[in-house]
Amino acid sequence: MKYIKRFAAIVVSVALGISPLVSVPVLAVPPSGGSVTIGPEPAYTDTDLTATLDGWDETGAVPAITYSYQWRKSVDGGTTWDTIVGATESTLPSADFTKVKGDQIMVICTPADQSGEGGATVEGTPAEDTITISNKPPEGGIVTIEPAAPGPFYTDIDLIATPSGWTDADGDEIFYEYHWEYWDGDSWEPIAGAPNTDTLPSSFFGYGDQIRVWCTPYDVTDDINDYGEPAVSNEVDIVSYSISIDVKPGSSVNPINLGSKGVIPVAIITTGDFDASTVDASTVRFGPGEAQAVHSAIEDVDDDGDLDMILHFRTQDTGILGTDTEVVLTGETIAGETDARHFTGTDLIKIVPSKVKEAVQGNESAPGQNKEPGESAEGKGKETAPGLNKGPGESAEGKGNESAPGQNKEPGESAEGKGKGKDK
Ligand SMILES: [Ca+2]
Ligand SMILES: [Ca+2]
Ligand SMILES: [Ca+2]
Repeated sequence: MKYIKRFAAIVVSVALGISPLVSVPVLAVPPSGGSVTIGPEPAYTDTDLTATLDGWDETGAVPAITYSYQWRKSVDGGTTWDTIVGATESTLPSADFTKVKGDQIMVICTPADQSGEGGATVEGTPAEDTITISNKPPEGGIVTIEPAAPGPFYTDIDLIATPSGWTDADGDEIFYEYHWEYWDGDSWEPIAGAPNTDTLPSSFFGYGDQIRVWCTPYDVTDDINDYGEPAVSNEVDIVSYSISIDVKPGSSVNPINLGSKGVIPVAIITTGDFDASTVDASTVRFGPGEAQAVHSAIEDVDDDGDLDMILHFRTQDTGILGTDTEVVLTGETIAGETDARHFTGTDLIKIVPSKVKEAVQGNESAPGQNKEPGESAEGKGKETAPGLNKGPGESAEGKGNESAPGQNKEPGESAEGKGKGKDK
């Protein structure tokens, strides 16, 4: 009725030559042209959804536009929609309805103002948006490296990565990928060829290495892997196995005469945990000069009924200094079904004077340089132990790091060690 009256007034005004725009209010129209968007994106089953408006022209709205909402859900890819009862706000808390990944959620937003006759509410053109509930990859867990067998991280024990605490909001089965790394002295680098599994065979690392692993969880939806945030493990140091040695069996003092042109006998003792007969004598090094044995044999050195190993080292090869009070022996076991085990033994020594003490002391700053070929090659039983006296160059390579644990991570060396002789 009012509309008709206004229309009549306009007609009259026009007929009278009076501008109708001066005194007649502009007709409001129902709001239109805006949009609504559901966020955040992506949305998971535990995401609270919000409808955000944009683009609505409120110019001339009488008074302001109001918006009403209705949320819906489709479980069949949008073919049919069910109204979510009570979901009529701009926000939709995830707890207010059930859903699984793949479900689609729609919001219909209807604008309205009071531009109708007598201030009646007039609805504008609704806008709508839909969002699909995304798969949420596994999250929230950790990974820990443990040795595959009891004990610390020895060179012959595989490493096992154990993930724990991972959950999947959708109840999906959780899978894991593993990326093994070693510290090269400057940065963590991938271990070339390491399997993408929870087990790192001992052939991929050696004594002195530092290892860690990244564990990336994932689930599978429609044959597609969906990866979560990876976790990095603890960093583990590959250590040497501690063994019992006896310098100069039969002597508790272990006197060392640096002027001697003779040999030092050293026993590797078999204990409940270590069988000296498994030692690869060619790998054994003694003293700071990393002397190689000129002779080795298996015998019961300590007379306790089990077989030990006795080795002899030329005093002049040992690099022992006049100030030393102990000496270290290193080596590896024979590699068999498992990798070789690196071991270290230490015994006390007592440097004793000799007739050529002064001359020897003059050599102390340069151990190992006082080997006159004729001397060392002569009459030390070398012929009885073929293969034990490898050249210095050979021994330095790959073994030179043993006396300085942790310092052998030069990039080239370490990388070489990973691939060289390790991949059986
Ligand atoms: Ca999932
Ligand atoms: Ca002794
Ligand atoms: Ca014994």
